Amino acid sequence: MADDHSHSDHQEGFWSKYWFSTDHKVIGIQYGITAMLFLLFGFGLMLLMRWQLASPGVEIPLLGALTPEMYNQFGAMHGTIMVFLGVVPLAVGAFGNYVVPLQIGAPDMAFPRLNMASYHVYFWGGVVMLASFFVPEGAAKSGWTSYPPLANIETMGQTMWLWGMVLLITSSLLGAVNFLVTIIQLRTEGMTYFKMPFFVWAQFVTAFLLLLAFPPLEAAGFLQLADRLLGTSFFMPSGLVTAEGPLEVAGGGSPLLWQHLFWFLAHPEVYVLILPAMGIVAEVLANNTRKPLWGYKLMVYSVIFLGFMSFIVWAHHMFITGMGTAISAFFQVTTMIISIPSVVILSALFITLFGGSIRFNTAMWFALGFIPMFGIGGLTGLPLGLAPTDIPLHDTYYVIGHFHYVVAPGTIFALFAGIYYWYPKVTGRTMNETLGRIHFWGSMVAMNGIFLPMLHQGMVGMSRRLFDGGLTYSFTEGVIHYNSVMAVSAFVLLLFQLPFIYNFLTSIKWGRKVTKSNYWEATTLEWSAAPTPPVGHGNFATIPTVYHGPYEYSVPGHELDYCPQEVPIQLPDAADQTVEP
Ligand code: HEM
Ligand SMILES: [Cu+2]
Repeated sequence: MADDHSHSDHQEGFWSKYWFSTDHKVIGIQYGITAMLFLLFGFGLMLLMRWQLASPGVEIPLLGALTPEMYNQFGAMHGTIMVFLGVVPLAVGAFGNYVVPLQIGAPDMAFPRLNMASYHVYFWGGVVMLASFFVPEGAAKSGWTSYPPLANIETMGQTMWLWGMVLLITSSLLGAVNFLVTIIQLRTEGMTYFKMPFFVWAQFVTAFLLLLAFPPLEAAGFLQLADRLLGTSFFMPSGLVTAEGPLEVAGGGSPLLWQHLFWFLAHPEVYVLILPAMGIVAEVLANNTRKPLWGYKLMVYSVIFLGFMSFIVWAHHMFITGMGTAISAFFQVTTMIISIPSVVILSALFITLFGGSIRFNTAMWFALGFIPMFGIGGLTGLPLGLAPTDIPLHDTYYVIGHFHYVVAPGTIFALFAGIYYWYPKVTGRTMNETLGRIHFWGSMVAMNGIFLPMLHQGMVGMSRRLFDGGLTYSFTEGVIHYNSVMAVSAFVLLLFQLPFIYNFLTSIKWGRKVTKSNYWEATTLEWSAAPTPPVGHGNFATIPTVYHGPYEYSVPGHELDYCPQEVPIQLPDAADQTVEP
């Protein structure tokens, strides 16, 4: 495959090198930095909410007392920002963009200019979302789910939310096309599908989910915009009355239609949040146990099956909408089935640990932390998949606790593992391990201090999205004190991000220089074949050829405990082996 990307003869200006770059590595870094800033902002919104829930009405420095409208804005935007501007762009836009072409031996993504465009559309989608805080009456405040009829009659912030979503969805669709064509077309010689690292498989299935699940929500976004701006009634029935009196709408529409279109996306979306995370954990575990990933093929079949199943479970978010028993039974069965491949993948990751000579570096601690945290997230999801148990738990803090175990100590820990693992690749320097461990252990304790009590509050029936933290309800008496525990834990979690932020920013210049290109002695191409850091277009001095699977660690009889994919495995001939008499 000829390398037609080398531009070594001319100096690139700042803008073309860093802002209008078409190099997948630079675009990956752009996504990474932008997404991490959004995660910090989304986290900040949540800290203000936790302050309010722990001490309702107490003034917040610089902000004053939170009003119910502000609380609803922060809740809706926290959810939207964490999912669509934080985790997905980091997991797919940053890690996917930077690592996938290197791991399959490709010089770049299939469509470099499209790749640049997908980042810019994402960026402006983020600007529109942030700008919505400054329009009259502020940002969207109908939850990240934006259910009509409330969302249809909401203030201007909701329109901004819809335009922002249209941009973010478009960016993801452009990215998904790029990933699919790159993985199908640009694999280097010998890189057959079952020689691809599991991380690439996870990104491959994720791209399919994005490509097939997002268009219905983009269409729904335009329909809700039409309802808000053009007087249509796709989601509005007639006869609605608000505080200001009866609503003058054409009618004939259905709010449930929005719920179906929203969850048709949002359920596959939660797998878009977790699959790249599983991919990262698989890479870090295999490398640090010095063992092949247990059940690699089984994991690949599971992630494909999971991808399919994720399209036929969405209505388990709608058991209380009055659906018939037959359709409810269908979605209960599919939801139980979809838990099987998740359990298979998690078990395979866990079994990989056995018999390994484990290296406990920070990347590994975060990968290890992912396993039980995602485990709790998965197990607490089972009662929500069955209508009889879901109905009492619906819209309570049990649901908030459940999905945060998956997306916060689950996905976020995996993303941290990825940052500590690939930081030396990107920068040529390592992050400080001591600060890394302080970051891990502090975050592990604080995350559980936040989300564990939520499960209990929810089982007592405490609703989510309550501005006063449940004060008005007598049945919360026994669990309302958790609000302070959670607020303190949330601020402790912030505290333990400081060593990470300091470590991340200072190690770029003062971190220990990596002494060899394959710093972790890994088997996959991004470490074994690409220079560290890989600079400029093209990635590889010589295009690698792949001879064996991705995780050939500790091959019996092999000199080293790792066999890079582009090096044929040579075992000493039996004849050479002197057999002791
Ligand atoms: C790491 C720290 C995080 C904490 C402490 C946290 C805390 C919270 C809390 C307390 C709520 C409920 C607010 C309420 O109902 O009144 C909430 C809602 C939500 N969070 Fe988080 N969250 C965190 C991270 C995340 C992440 C990483 C994601 C997604 C990737 C996320 C997505 C959501 C969503 C979608 C909602 C629902 C918003 C709504 O009600 O519309 N959160 N979060
Ligand atoms: Cu779901």
